[in-house]
Amino acid sequence: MNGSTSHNFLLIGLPSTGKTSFLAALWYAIQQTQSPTALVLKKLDGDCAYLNRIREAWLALKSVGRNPTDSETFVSMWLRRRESDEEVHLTFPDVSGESFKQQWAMRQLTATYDKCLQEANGGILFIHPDSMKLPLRIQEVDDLAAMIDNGVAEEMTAPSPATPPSTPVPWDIEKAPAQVQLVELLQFMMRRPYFRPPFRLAITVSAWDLVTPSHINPEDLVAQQLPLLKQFLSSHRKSFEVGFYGISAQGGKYEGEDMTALENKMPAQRIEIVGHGVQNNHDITEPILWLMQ
Ligand SMILES: Nc1nc2c(ncn2[C@@H]2O[C@H](COP(=O)(O)OP(=O)(O)OP(=O)(O)O)[C@@H](O)[C@H]2O)c(=O)[nH]1
Ligand SMILES: [Mg+2]
Repeated sequence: MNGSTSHNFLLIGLPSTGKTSFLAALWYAIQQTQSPTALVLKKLDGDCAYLNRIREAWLALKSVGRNPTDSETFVSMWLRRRESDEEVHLTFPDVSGESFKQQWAMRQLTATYDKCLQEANGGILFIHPDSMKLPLRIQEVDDLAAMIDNGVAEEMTAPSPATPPSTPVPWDIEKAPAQVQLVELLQFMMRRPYFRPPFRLAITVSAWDLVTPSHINPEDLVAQQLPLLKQFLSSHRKSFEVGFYGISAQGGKYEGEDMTALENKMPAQRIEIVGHGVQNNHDITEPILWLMQ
């Protein structure tokens, strides 16, 4: 069946969470033939200079570079479903992670991002494994308090005469845990008057190559490391319909042994993806296909 649909998807994520690397790998994957993807490039749409630049960096195993604060680069592409020939027009704003951080810290949206939000019919939320800090549990705090009461902690942590007393670090809103910031970003979305639930979100742990040795799936990893985010999503099922993914857009680190292994692989085979209904572990278009359904 031939037909044409249009989708606007958001790429949401704090700084350095892999948004641009995903786009770079996607732009390469849909144009190559060595490793088939469910969605393929149908025709070019507008200025592809930005997409071509990040793809060249990705191909050369180089960093795609950080997006400057307040920069909103819009990319769009005409794709085709390999199996049905249905045409799909996709647009993504590649917003800097600093802008998302500012949303949390200043509680303000830029007018352009607000417009993107209004037009969006799905999104990919990126989380980098390095940003997953385990929260301190109440039981652990209680245990610590009990140790202090017993004078044990004082004994254990008493500074040696050579150690200067540590100075208290003032509260900094920008250093709040990633999951707290992400939950608030989702709540901002829900409070917009035009929000149409359920909103599809592909919750994506990027740099999955850093997680792979632990043999855990993306949903369990999020539940374990970001319990607040997971519980928020579980209790707002009517607002957000979620699928969990682990994506390695680079395939490994651009250094050491990983780099040598990457140099010896076909570029499209560097990409690894696991999660919600994934059938082809090298097909980076799978979460997009799910968002489109
Ligand atoms: N190991 C590994 N690192 C990755 C992968 N994808 C991205 N990274 C690294 O993660 C960091 C951030 O990647 P970007 O794609 O620039 O992230 P971003 O979300 O666009 O960052 P901003 O533009 O600052 O918001 C870079 O150092 C990348 O090299 C991956 O698949 N594996
Ligand atoms: Mg970026």
